[in-house]
Amino acid sequence: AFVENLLKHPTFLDNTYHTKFIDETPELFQFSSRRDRGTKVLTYIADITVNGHPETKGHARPPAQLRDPRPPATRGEPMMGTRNLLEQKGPQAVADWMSQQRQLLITDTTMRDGHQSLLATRMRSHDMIKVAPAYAANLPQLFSVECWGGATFDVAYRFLQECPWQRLRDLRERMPNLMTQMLLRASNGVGYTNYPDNVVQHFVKTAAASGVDVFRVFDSLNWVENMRVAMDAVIEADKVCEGTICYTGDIFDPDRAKYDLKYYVKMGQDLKAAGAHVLGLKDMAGLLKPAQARVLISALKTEVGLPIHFHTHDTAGIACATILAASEAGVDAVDCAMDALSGNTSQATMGSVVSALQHGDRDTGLDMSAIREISDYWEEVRAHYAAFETGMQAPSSEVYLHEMPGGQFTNLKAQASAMGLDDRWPQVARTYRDVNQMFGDIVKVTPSSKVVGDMALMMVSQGLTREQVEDPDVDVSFPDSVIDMMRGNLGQPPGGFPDKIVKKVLKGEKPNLERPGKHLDPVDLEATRKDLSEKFDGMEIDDEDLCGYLMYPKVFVDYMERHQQYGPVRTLPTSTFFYGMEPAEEISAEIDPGKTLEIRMQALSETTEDGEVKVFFELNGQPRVIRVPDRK
Ligand code: BTN
Ligand code: 3PY
Ligand code: ZN
Repeated sequence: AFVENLLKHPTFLDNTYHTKFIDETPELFQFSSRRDRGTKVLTYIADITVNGHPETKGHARPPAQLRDPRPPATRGEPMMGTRNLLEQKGPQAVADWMSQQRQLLITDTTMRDGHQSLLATRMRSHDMIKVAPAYAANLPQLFSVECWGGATFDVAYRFLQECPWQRLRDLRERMPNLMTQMLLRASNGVGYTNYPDNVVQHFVKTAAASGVDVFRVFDSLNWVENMRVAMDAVIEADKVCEGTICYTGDIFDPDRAKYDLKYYVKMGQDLKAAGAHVLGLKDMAGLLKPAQARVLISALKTEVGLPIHFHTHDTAGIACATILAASEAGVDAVDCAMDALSGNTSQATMGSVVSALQHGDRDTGLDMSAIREISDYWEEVRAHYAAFETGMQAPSSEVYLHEMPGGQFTNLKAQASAMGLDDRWPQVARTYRDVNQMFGDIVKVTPSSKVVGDMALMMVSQGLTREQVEDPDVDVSFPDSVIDMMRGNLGQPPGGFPDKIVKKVLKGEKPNLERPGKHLDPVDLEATRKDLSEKFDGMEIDDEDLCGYLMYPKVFVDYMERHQQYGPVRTLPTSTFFYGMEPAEEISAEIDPGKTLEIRMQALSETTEDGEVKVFFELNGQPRVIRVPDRK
């Protein structure tokens, strides 16, 4: 091991060693089989510098003056906020306070739905954590900060090489006065399929312990029966349970009578009876129009009696109008995104909503200059994610045709392009609508929206019409996700799936009409923890890691393996993470509180005969050479 260390040492490699070198170089005697974290991080930077990041290939790196966006200064110590109320008096007190006070409460969604809808969920923790103290100090009147759940969980492991739980803990610590909020897909957890009840329970318990205060719980088919396990777990953890209605259709349209006012009022009452502290109204596609919002919110307020938290998307460009109508009808809280990450498939523009309400009886109390400063920061951050921009240039009333959720719209468009269907998007949109009707007019939100999208893409690419798909004499090979849903594995929509399509998809196999969790055996959590630990040489597996594995076994294991190779790359600046470094560039990365790596890249060698590139660094003033294979 000593000789190996010596042969690899940059000073030795450079031929600059002298006789005292061995005595003066203690790291030659460190024979750990694991490389140190500094070397791991340098290896990552060297690899990205030489080979590029697979996800940003072909995109220019952001200009140097934008490289490390600086957050706004904090204005004194954070004032008391909703989190203090939750900690001191509990979730029911939060709900009571929501109903009693007059200002329109605002949730900031920038760190979850905002980038999920605009930047393919790719925003890194590094860019969020830096600005969290400014939220706490400068916007203490916020109702909550939605910063966790939905698609952010698996994207963190899968594409960003970071632990979603660490993000949660870091944000929680920096916003001690504000409630954090997550999006939970009820029995689907933060995944795409129903999990056993004890997995859902363990996940909620762990999320609450790691820092989630408000759980927005929804079911992708609006089946309250399938929401109880998750809701009960939130209530048990003494956190705010926002039992949520997903809005679809149009309450004024007689052709969509399935989802009429009565339907939503009944669902609201059922959620109240199930123990919700707050009623969530989740308009994931941005379909609720201003006049309908007035009627729906008024009815829910009087007939249900819970405080109402309204979420919508600006896909059709009308979200601000709908929010103002909802505000007049007495909605208690609404979701907005900071200006720079708002609009189009994201949420309504916070500065515009706050400004529109100023000096009126529902004035939000939020400081416009604080919003502007934080939004300016997000604008600089967004420039780093140009590779993930969707290209959506304008609002689109087409959403009323297909009803795709904000997070899916641009994603499906990109998927269609990748399949060579660029010029047939209008057909994809119409087919998506047809599939919805064929499935019996269902709520479309993760994961049911993915099933409808899979089916629509399959039909367009194979040139199949709805009539052909439904025809018992035409042989159709259905996507796995469609078979799974028709089997009942996501639960049941109101009125069930139409017999005709179930028969065709399942070829006579009987679907399960009961709650899927009723038939899923509990997972032996401790045995799973032990297996996982053994897989990683006896490493301690805490509840967070266990939950990551339970939700996404393969994604989690791949993440862990990369982590062993590349170390804490989540601490790198975003331009370095996605584009590597340039000669003479210097960065720092705080890998632990108070432990900072100062990294300077000096130069790159030509590619050697064995196909490697040597990358010359200084790490905390010490020269280091990393060799990486040239895979270009
Ligand atoms: C992914 O997109 O699969 C996650 C990103 C990490 C992949 C690492 S980055 C360095 C190395 N170069 C590649 O092309 N892949 C790995
Ligand atoms: C999610 O489940 O990720 C959503 O954003 C649904 O709207
Ligand atoms: Zn949303």
